[in-house]
Amino acid sequence: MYHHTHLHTTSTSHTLESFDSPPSSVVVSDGLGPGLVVDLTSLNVKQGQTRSIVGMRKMQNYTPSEPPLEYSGEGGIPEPPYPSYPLLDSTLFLANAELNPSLTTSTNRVRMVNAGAGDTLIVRVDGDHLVVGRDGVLFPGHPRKDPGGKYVLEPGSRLDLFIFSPNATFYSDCGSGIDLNWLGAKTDVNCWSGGRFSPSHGSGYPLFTVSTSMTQASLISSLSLLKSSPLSKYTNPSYYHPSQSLLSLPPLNTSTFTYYTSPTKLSSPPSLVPSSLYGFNGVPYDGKAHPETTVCLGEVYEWEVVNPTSVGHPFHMHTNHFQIAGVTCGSPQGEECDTKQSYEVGDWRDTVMVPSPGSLRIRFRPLEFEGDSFAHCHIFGHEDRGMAVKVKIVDGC
Ligand SMILES: [Cu+2]
Repeated sequence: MYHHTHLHTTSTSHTLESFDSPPSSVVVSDGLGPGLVVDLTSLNVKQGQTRSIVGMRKMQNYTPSEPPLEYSGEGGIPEPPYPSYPLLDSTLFLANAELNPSLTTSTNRVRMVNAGAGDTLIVRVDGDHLVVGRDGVLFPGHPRKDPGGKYVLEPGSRLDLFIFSPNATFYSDCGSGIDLNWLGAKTDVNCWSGGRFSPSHGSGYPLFTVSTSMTQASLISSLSLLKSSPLSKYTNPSYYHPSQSLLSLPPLNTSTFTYYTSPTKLSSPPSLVPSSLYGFNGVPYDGKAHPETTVCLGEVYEWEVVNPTSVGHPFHMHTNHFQIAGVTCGSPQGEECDTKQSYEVGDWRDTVMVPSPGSLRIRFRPLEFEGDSFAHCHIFGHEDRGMAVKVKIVDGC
């Protein structure tokens, strides 16, 4: 069994279940205290079913067990008619399984989780705020704020922030002010519509509103506290091991993993919709041990994740967070690109978009956990069709 919360090829069905249950995510205890968790899940409105289920129907050699292949709208999914937001022929994100809910909290900390199966979300925060971390880990320096309040939330990724207004509204936004190119021209980004990006959707549609019961004085002191000191004075969660940057170390162990998409569409078994196979280094993951890579506890690794495809693929690694060492756009030897609305060199993450085309350099050092782990594209329709690699973590190399 991999160090994985569910069996390989069942990601899409597990995502579906999140519609029927309250958000299971928690803010892991750290020095910044508890907060409100908002679980964002995508819904294909036009067809009345989720994209994830559409993806499951395309899977090769998939034998359905309990999960339904068609979603009828029962359970937590709001019934149509849906509000007249733009993009209703594409993807609509629900917040805690509701459309545009008003959420209240006694704190001012908010964690957003993109729990969708494959769509990248661009969030715009309307309200005074500071972002303190991503993927459950605080930034290495100070809190940040994008001038337009826009942040890229890859599927599986998390965004931690504080609000300093009594009310803040969060939007799905694909408007101007963000460089969409690095996300991939054909990526399942929420502003993807009609065969190309559509930046004309302006302010987008509201995802949710947060109201805090904190007093104005408390909000002001919370703001000055966060602004006045680096986040390193706070304690990161226990799963975050590295206490120092790995970027100044010599890269002793280097590997390259190149995203792969089969050039020909496969249509076996014939009842399924023809689709490509996905993989790394030319090989779709076989569900067992191929492709596989071995890493040793305590060693520092540098991986280059290359994306020659025309789709942006979010790279996700289990067990150990990785540090961003570099990113290029246009080609593996391309130019620096502006990914700061998701990540910067030096950040610790576990899910980030690899530009299309482009490459991402990461460093990590496995500590503590010994056993089988996993790295994969976090678009589940790709992962479930083979875009994954088994990572064997061993002691005593
Ligand atoms: Cu992918």
